[in-house]
Amino acid sequence: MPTPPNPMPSPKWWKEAIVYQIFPRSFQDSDGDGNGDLRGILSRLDYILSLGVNTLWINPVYPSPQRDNGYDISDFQDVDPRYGTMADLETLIKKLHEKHLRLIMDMVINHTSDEHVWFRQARTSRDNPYYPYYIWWPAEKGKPPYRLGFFDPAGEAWNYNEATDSYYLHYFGVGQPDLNWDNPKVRQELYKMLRFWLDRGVDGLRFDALTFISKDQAFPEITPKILKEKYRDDWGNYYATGPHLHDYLRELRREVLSHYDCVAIAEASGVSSDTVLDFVADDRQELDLLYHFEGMLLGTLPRGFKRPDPAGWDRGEFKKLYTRWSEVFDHRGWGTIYLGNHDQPRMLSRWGDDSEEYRDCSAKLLFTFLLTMRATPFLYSGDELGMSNIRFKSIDEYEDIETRLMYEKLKAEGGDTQGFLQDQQLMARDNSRTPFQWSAEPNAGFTPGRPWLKINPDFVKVNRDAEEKDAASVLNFVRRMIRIRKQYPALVYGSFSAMTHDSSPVFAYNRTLHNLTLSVLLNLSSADQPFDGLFSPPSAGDVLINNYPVLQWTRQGLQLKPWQALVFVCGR
Ligand code: TEU
Repeated sequence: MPTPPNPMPSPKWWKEAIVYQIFPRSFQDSDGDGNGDLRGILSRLDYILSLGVNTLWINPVYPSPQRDNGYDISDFQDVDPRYGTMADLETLIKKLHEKHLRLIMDMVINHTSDEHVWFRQARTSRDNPYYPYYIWWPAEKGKPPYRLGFFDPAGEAWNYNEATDSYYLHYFGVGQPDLNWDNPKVRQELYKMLRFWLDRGVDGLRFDALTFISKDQAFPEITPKILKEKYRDDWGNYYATGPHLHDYLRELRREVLSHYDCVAIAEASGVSSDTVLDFVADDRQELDLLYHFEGMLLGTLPRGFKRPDPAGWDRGEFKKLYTRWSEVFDHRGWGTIYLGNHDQPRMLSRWGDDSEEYRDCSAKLLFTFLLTMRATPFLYSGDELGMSNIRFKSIDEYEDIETRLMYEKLKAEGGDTQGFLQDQQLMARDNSRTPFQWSAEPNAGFTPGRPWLKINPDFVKVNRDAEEKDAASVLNFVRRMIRIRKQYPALVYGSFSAMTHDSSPVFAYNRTLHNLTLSVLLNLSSADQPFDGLFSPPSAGDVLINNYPVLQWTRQGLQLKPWQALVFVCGR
């Protein structure tokens, strides 16, 4: 007998997880310093619970000079005073567990801050025992072969250090030197640190830039031609091909992860649907989940320098891509799905339509998509209110190292800074980092002080309080979708099959488990769309979700309204 397309996979809590990501600096301030903090999160636990999510991921809260919002860690085993204390974090873990919520912490182990004691030691002399904790190019060998530093003013990943007369490698900012994973001592120190957190009851680890940890330290020349031909012109694709990456991941599993009931998730730039199973298939003994960038690339331009067309992403490609990323896990492994996070603009502004007319229905459609796909959904805080891009006008309004440095570089080169600022209104990371909009009160109820980043002025309308009172709000829709995902195991474990493979903006698919099928129809556009596939009223089943009050059948089938999202349930 042929194997069914998606046999029931082995159940795991993290396949059933609905992850809610909080960017702590922007969620809730408890002490008036204008920065969100752990006590702020604690004070909002009831709200988080009311969403129905069961897992929380928080971005880094460790001590850090905050040049890259905490992704530059100066002490792995403490809490930055601006976020609170270790005791606050322990209280958070305890309270979450009392309410059956799990906690995923962010782990940045590709690099440290240049203020980490290891680097402060390392940079003093070549003889220092910490020198080999980082990656160096001795100046007597001449200039090091070019590598891209993502957040470097000159776009260079090497920075000269006088005391050692050598260059250190930093794939990100100059204040984020890359750790030397080829040094077994470094790996053991990091494993010890991870155990420290897991022993404190943390349920999952989200590993930052994990695919970049292994470097070919022979540092071959990577010419623009090689980059283009072998790595699709994306340094991330090259950085993710380090020679020992899989050895280190297996060691990480053996030494740390396998001893805990935790989920290991990689942020996985450079991984495609062709290579993902090498990381997450059970028999590989590496990771549980990863999140890829292929979906994001569809709506991006290479690091911001070309004019994007917000409405221009290719619907046909979108459907193909997410179908492919679902099918790759038909028999092995498991996927994740997201449309936004702290590194991306607001999902509503990028993938939906944040105009007055369509913001509500398109936000609801995007959540219907996220919560009906065969993958663990990662929801980003604020999206459940339909928060949108702030669209800063001047460079001075930005806080993000990425935007500020790209701007400086462009200015120095005499480039089109106005065009760049316009692009950033769509693409900048700060768009999704503005404070959470709790109410119409001053500063949106986020802080009694001065917020660290401007609050989106639309908070007077788009805020939690207002949406609580409105049964038809995005917020209440999201709660309903989450309940439905939990109520129908078919939405988690059921098979996925796309109903159409055309390039129309209608994405239609079935999720089936045993005798029950849920059919999902999504009109990914701001125009009416006919859908004539396979459907007539009696066979379609009962309408479970409709983000419009109407459902329009014609002789040919369904006439979908702009951004209409429908879920039918058929069978039992
Ligand atoms: O992001 C790494 C990252 O975003 C990738 O986008 C990578 O730069 C790109 O895909 C290469 O092609 C993580 C964090 O999420 C981010 O907030 C940090 O700024 C960054 O690492 C540095 O730690």
